[in-house]
Amino acid sequence: ELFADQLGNIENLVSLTVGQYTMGSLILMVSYGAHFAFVLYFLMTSLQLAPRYRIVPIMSAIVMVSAGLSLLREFNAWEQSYEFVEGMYQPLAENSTFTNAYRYGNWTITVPILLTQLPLAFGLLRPELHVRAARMCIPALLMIWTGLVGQFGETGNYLRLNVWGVISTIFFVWLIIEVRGVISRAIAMGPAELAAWPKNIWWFFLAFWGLYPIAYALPQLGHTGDIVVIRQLLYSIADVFSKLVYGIILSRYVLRRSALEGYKPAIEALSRTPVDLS
Ligand code: RET
Repeated sequence: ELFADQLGNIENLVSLTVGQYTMGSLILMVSYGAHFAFVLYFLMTSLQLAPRYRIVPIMSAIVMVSAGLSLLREFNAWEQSYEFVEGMYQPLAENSTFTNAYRYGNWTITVPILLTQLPLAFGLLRPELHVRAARMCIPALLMIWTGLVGQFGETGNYLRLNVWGVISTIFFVWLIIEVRGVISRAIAMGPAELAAWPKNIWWFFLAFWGLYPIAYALPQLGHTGDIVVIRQLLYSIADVFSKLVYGIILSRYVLRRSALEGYKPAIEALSRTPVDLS
């Protein structure tokens, strides 16, 4: 006999209407589709950049593949764990459970890459680059793994969810301080023409990384189909902006830096060369 508090995630407790179930599928499908589509965009973008900055969009392409696969997996789990019975989609279909825990596994890969892109795009040099990257990745991983432990506590009495949530948030605050340190270095030593970029990236980072703890805490508002769907929507918005749009912004920034540093992409050089037809 199963007890509610053994089911970990609220997706396994609530029945969904056809509309809610379809919205959940749609949100996950659009998310993985967007991530896969942008692999090519980032690889092509790298061709326009000065060699030292090419790694930045290449890292975005890696994040797109990794996150896309993880979201495809969530999509498949969603489709498998509900069964249409008597007008509603019922959880625990064929004895399979749904979980958001795999997302946390994926963040273990993508979050250190996303953070390391920052000092690379801002042109920090070794050894400072390595030190700054490590100082961001350590609190980030501790934040993710403590959150992973806590997120299994959605269906019990929330003690587990909240205790680990607070511990994870302490690491998040530590991470935010380290990211601010990197942004400040970028403002101080980056080209004056582009000083607005690190400042805007800072607000962008706070706004969209801040959505993840909201999604984590959401089950406390109620175990309903709407909360289940709204949470997938929040995760998706956070994913698309903190990885995909973030990657576009960093790519445009390093494109400008490449130009300021005198780099001309081969394609542009070619198109400005008069063609001799004689
Ligand atoms: C958790 C647990 C509750 C407290 C906090 C959290 C923060 C999570 C964050 C995740 C960012 C993920 C990204 C993924 C990209 O692939 C772990 C939900 C503060 C900030 C950017």
